[in-house]
Amino acid sequence: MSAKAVCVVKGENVNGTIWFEQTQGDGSVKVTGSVSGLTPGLHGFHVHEFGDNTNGCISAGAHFNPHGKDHGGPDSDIRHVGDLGNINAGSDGVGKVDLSDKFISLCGPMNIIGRTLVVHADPDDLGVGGHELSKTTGNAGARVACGVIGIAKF
Ligand SMILES: [Cu+2]
Ligand SMILES: [Zn+2]
Repeated sequence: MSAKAVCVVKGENVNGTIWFEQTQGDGSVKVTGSVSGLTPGLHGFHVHEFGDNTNGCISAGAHFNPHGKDHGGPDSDIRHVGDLGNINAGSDGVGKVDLSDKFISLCGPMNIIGRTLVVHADPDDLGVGGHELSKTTGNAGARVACGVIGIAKF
């Protein structure tokens, strides 16, 4: 069984499309796509708990964290399931995404479908910045774009 999901992220100046593909039910998820309209540099990139955008990206709640862990980088064992690290935007404001993640899933208890993908104004410090928010949000600042992750057609 394989599964595919898609998320259109939108904000005032930022927008993009991100694809998720899982070729085996328990396998890692390939995440690809791009986001434009960003300031150059790193921008926190997370799956947040709720697929609720009734009050914009704020209603999406905190990072998707079913295990009650501290915030961390995507390559850390201690991280939220939703912690996908950063998008790195070039001088043209476009950030390309091409990663594979073994924490998120498109089925089962780690399923991210129906939750919100958020792009932030500032870099995610991956939990090691020493800021009071490092262990909860990576101190990634405002939510500049978001969208609900949905089931995609093959
Ligand atoms: Cu976030
Ligand atoms: Zn987190």
